[in-house]
Amino acid sequence: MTILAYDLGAGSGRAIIGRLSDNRIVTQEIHRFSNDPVKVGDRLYWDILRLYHEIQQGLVIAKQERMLPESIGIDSWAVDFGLIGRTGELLANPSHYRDWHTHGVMEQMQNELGTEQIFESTGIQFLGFNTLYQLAAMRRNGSPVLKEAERFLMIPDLLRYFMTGEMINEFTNATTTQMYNSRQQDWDRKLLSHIGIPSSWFGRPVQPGAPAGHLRSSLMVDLGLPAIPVTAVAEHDTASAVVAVPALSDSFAYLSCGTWSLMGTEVSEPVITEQARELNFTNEGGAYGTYRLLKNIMGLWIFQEYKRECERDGHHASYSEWIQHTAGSAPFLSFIDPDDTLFLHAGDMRSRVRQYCRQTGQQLPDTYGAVARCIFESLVLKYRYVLEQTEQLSGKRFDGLHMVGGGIQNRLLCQWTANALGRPVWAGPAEGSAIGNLAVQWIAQGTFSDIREARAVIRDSFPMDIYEPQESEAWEDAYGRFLRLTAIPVQ
Ligand code: ADP
Ligand code: LRH
Repeated sequence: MTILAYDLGAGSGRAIIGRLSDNRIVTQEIHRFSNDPVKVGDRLYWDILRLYHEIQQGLVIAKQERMLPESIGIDSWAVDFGLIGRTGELLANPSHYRDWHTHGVMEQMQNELGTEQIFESTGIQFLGFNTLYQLAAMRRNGSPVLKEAERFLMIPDLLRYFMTGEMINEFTNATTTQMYNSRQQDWDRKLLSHIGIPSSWFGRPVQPGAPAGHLRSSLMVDLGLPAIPVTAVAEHDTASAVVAVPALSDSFAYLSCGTWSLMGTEVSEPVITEQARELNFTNEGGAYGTYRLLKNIMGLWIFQEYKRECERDGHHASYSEWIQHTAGSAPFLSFIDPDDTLFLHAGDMRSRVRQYCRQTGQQLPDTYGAVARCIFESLVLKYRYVLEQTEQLSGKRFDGLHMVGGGIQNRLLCQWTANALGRPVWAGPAEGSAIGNLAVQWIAQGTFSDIREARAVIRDSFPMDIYEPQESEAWEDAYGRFLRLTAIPVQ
């Protein structure tokens, strides 16, 4: 059975065809495109119609290559959304979660409602860009769109709606809004009413694997396609990535490594405790009754943004050249806390890294390699910090770490992760989200009986690179320094 997965990350999107041959998954990337946010004045938006255009291009290519799928699923980054008006049209361009319009909103709501109350209802970590605060920011700024809106759709819901004409909210992504009450298994009416948003905008979320319509007739006519069914997969990309972790046991630690680094473990019930709130962990909804007890780590974003800036200034280097610069530069000179809000928004990462180092009394990295080294070393040391917190919260002990996502193509990063953790890293597959997306569709079709079988087939189908820890003493020492330095408050 041929299946099509669209996986849209904050950096790029891809269309991947999946097939099964001898009980092995065979994937073929038929289309890849960059996902370029657009700034207009001070506002930052997603180019949603371009993304939909690229989705259509994927279908055109699938047809040309004679790989027409029997089911289609879309996953994407979380928290962002579109609002639909009375006539069924998208009312405004979806904002990018890195837009500044949410500035100060989360803190205000925490004061009004209490951090405990919001966490108690949702179990979701406090990130200033969560959908709850985006909608509250629109309300605070008097957005006229709120008066006209009748339906709320997350990004994959919205693209699926463009494709099928059906408005359906999907569960895994709904939980990331911090407006979904996992105990009541419904949107949290109290939180919605606090920000003046009607609950009628929201449909009761469907679970991953639910049928979600088929290609609408205008699209079928335009592209000369049959009525291909569309499936609601685990539409939050991180939920899909975790479906694809090729773990043999139910108790494993994962790191979904792309623009963001999402580290945690799978649990069967949300962990809504004082400790989880204090450590700012989240309980995002997963596929098949699971939750992801995890924490967002700023991830490769800082490097991605630094690389982009260097390119703008005329320094063009491939990933492998960057990795060479990094490896060739002196170890453990200075560290940043990648999760400092200094690094959240787009902009000049070199001067922010240096600013952080200056304010914490460290040597200022100067060369390309030194800046990149500071970013990567700090990132993997943060991985150790969060892995240890995951163990404290879950009461589990992990023998190693599964890494999936585009970041595993950076072999230096994987090796340093193993070194920092003092435990092995099992890396693969790189296209975790797309493969998890395919897996949910095959389970929905009855091709795999459940997620265990899907994970076993994924394990047999994709090579897994194993990184054993090295240089433990030097990394242990670096971790101690990292902890001391990142405890210093930075303005
Ligand atoms: P997202 O889905 O969030 O857009 P990906 O999973 O595609 O992210 O991962 C993108 C990251 O992977 C980039 O930021 C980059 O650091 C890393 N990456 C991508 N390709 C390579 C490569 N060839 N070598 C090393 N790192 C890479
Ligand atoms: C990763 C991701 C992550 C969210 C962020 C907005 O792509 O979905 O899980 O926190 O984007």
